[in-house]
Amino acid sequence: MLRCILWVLWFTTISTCAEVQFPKFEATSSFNSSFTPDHMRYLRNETKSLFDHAWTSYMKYGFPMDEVRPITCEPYGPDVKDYTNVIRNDVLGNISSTLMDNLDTLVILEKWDDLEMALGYLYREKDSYFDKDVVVQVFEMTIRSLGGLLSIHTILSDSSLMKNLRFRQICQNYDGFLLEMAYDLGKRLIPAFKTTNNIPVPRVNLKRGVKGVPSSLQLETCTSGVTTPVLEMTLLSKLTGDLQFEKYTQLAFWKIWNSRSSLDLLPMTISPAESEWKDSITGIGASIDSFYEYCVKGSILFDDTHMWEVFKTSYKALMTHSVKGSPDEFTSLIFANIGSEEGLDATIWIDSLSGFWPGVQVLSGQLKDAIGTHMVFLKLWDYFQIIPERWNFLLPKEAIKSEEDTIGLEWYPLRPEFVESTYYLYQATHDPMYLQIGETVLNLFKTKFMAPCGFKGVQDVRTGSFQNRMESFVLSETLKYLYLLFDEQNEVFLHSKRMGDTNWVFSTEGHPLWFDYNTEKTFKGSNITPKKHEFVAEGHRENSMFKSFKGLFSTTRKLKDGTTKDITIEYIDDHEFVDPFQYKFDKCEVNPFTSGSTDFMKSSYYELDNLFNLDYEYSSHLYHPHYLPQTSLDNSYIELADDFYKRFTLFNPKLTCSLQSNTEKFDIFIGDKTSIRNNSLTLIPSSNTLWIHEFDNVRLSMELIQKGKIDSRHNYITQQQVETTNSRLVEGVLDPNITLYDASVRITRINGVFVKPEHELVVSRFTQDQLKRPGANKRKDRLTIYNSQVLLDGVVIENLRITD
Ligand code: DMJ
Repeated sequence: MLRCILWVLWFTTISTCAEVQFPKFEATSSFNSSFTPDHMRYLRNETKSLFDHAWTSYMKYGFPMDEVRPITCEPYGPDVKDYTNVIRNDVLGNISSTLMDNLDTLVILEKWDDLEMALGYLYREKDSYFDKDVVVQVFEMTIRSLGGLLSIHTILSDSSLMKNLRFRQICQNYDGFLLEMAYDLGKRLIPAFKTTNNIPVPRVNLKRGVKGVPSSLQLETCTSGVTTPVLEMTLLSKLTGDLQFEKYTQLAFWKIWNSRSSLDLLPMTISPAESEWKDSITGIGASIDSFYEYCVKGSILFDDTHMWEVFKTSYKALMTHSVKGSPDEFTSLIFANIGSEEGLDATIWIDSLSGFWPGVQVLSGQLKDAIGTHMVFLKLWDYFQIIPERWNFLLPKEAIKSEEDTIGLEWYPLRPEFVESTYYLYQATHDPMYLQIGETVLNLFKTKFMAPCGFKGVQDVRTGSFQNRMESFVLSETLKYLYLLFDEQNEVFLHSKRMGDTNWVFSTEGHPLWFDYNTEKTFKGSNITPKKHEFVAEGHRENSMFKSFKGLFSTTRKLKDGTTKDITIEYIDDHEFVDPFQYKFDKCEVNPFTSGSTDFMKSSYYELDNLFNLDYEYSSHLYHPHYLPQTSLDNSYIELADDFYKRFTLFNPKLTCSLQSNTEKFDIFIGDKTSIRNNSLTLIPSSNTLWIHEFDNVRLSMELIQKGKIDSRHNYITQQQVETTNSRLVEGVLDPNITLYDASVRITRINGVFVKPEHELVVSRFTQDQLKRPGANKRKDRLTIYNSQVLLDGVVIENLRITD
């Protein structure tokens, strides 16, 4: 107790005499790109100086309000005049959010004076800290403040994490009060989940509870909002022994999962009062992102196999229906927003938030997919020098009147996702290209984003204007991940061997979290008595919580035709049919680059033949805004930076590009497009045959193979190739409906499942009746059969055959 009082005094002294020293950063546009240990340490120190600038500015001009305005140096908090201003008020609870969100950052950056200062303040204020008459969003409060408190509590409860004397002293002085604060906050948030249907309302009033929130603010919530708090809340239950947090958030999680579509996809908007989905759109970005993230991280943190199954099922569904690109060929991969019921494109955009996805792909062992997905965000950065909030990549070319039409939402509040994924990819591959990306971002923070009192995000990428806002995640995530990216020598405690043996994760807000089943360390000194053994040992480890939910309730989902369908909690059974992705999660992929993994002076990035496929395919959708250099050869285009290229291709210069496909691509449907099935395919590996069980309710993605064009396998299509395919019919074009010409068609995906070059498709139970069914395209009789060969509009489908 005495020590904590000292902290209070210390805080008062330091805060009055500290003067903000604006750091002097060189406005560099060139790179060092050597990435030697010295250079890496320099980059880390530079990042730390950036953090210092933002932190000291906040403490001087923003604190104790939630944020500091980076351009005008004013404090920034909730909009007290307009409670419906949820965009602002959801994250700003008048609780010094920037401080709450960065306690663990202070440890990672070893800023001991600042940490002691912050702890002193919190200790003094703790009893009434959250007793504020403000309406906040439960999700944001959970990830930023609850997660922040749990993280710093866990860190300070284990003085063996670091040898640093100051750290050890702080740990010795720590009496567990941050867990008490987390417990207090948890109790203020959890009433949102105590609804009759187990679907939480989105907001609470920190002082007055759910009743203190106008009902107009409780109409809709999103999938992330319902399913994400499960991680922090479950941890809170484990640390405090109070089971309510885990119980209610798990109920919400599983209830939502069991309301998934027949394609194993979850929509994104829910009406808590009506207990039904408000849309049928899904994807990986805003409103659903952290659902997937926490399936993986929850499974790591709590050894939870059920969460892992949910992730695998979701991932396979996304790889089937949402992904664009060719995962097997190492192209860039875009995960589009699609209809959750039928898998068709539902929006023309992807968003900046989906930049987190490569990080989750790395964590789940899908390294090759991660590299391909990350490449998309790299390209966006190359062209726009930020990631626009939304990019209209599916806007039809003919609808683009001005290149600015390709920007769906124009801002970039210095979000962390691109840097976060870059950090994960560097950890997994050690390819210096990811450091080059980091150095580029760092230089932009030193120049473009630098503001008198922190860092300014971009308000409008089309004009280059800035916003007078610095959200807490700029420090707690963007700068933290940048700092960690440059930690080549594993000097930061998170990268130590000790932590390597711990199942720790970054929360979705960048807070390191872990829970040790076997030690009491995390409870040290707390006034709360954890009921660890009653709950943890036989409880969650065996997933008995999940089992006990089975049959507890059923829910009813309204279908589009107005009828209802009962959904009961169920186990995740194996699929009936052989799953084309069945081996996908068998093991974590190691570095998929073919060479260079051990050679630090070589970037394997240039081995990617499809490095520029996105530039080509979306040449109408990617442009350099007028205020940026218009050339790609001035080092702003990261993977073409001259110095880097010369240095990191030293022993094997190679930059080749595959031919870019220009064939016509289209989809046809057989039967009802809203009833396509997920698992109507069986892969017979011995013969590389994909068996289509029933040729009904099928979506076929096709490619027109025409001589002179380049197919999606990057091959030039010759006359001979087409003739060979058609030779099966040459004996006579007997059917007058068949008009054989210099082309064939190829099926590239069936109900979203990719057909590989080596696969032959076989269909049985294929009747003339089925053939003549009008598809969604309303054209009759498109399909005919001749000699076991299926033809589309008289053109041979080269990889489909019929068995008797
Ligand atoms: C952060 O608050 C978290 O990363 C969250 O999960 C998503 N959005 C922001 C940053 O963009």
